[in-house]
Amino acid sequence: MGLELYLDLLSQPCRAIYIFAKKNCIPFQLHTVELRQGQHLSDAFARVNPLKKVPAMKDGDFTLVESVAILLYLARKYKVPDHWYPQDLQVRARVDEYLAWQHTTLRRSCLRALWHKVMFPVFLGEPVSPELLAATLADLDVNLQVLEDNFLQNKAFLAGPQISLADLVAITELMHPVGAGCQVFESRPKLAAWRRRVEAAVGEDLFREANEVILKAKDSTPVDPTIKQKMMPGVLAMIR
Ligand code: GTX
Repeated sequence: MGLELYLDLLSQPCRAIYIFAKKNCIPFQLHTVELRQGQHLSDAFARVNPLKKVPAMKDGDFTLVESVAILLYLARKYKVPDHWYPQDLQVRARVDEYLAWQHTTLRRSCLRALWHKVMFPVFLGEPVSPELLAATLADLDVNLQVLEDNFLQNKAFLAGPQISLADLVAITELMHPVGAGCQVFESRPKLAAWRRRVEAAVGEDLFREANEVILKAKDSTPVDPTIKQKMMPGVLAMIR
């Protein structure tokens, strides 16, 4: 059996892996694990990832979880163009720097923005307080400013003149608040121009395809109460 990817494109790290594999013509079998149906909690999926989270990858008998590890595995195994994860020591270190930073900062605030603005009210039927929503959006704003000032600076892409894994991870993160209807790019022309460059480098059709689910997140139908009850501990741990 060749490469198998277990994904739900509602999830940011899954979108990054999906775009990367498709863009680089890496052949894979897609197993969709619908988070909103609780499929990640099934016994069958627990045999792939005992942590019950997407993304997950199988390459023959080898199983790997954690999106950054999966992206690096694919970049190293397949002959992808150098710009994705450059051989140059210092440019590569810039990519690593972003990948290390994002997990507990931008990624977290984008995830919280999605849950606090859309998922709790629409998907779980419980709006959050205006104070909590305001704090979440303020935190997102701080991290967007760091992305712009400290990482993008005056470059075309986060690690230099060409697109890398850092841009892919960042843009897929930002599609969470965009899908939730937050103003991410409207008052940030520099980030908006960067988004257009990333979209052009990825290809507009692939970008649209990968983001279709998140852009429709607002229309999510309420989840079955049994699934909701099973998912709540995971959800609360994810967004705390
Ligand atoms: N550090 C891991 C990685 O980068 O791969 C994190 C994986 C992770 O948290 N996956 C989430 C999951 O499977 C999906 S990403 C967030 C999706 C938000 C929308 C959900 C409707 N979570 C399931 C769980 O924790 O129960």
